[in-house]
Amino acid sequence: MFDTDHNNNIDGKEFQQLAFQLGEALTNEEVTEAIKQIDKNQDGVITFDEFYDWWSSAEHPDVRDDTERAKQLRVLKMKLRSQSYMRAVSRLVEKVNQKAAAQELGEYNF
Ligand SMILES: [Ca+2]
Ligand SMILES: [Ca+2]
Repeated sequence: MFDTDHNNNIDGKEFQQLAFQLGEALTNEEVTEAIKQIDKNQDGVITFDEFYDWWSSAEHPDVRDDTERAKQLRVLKMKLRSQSYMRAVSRLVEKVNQKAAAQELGEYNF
């Protein structure tokens, strides 16, 4: 449900679809902004690791970013942490773990 074309990363279009499924209609501009925040190495796509890092990271209590975009992302994350998405996210975690294990063995071709 995250990576609809199965190329092992989430691009803007896929992120927009995901947000839409969660009831948040994002404009292209908003998607670009959101991806910038999640995409750690700034290559324009979100890998599973980047997504998981974002998903699992706690909001810093001292940082009160109250811009609309920051709020929007917080809402998205909250929804992705809700019960109904746990299964999808655990499948994602499985993939991340498999990848890490494969990398240790030197067998992973990304
Ligand atoms: Ca993809
Ligand atoms: Ca990236």
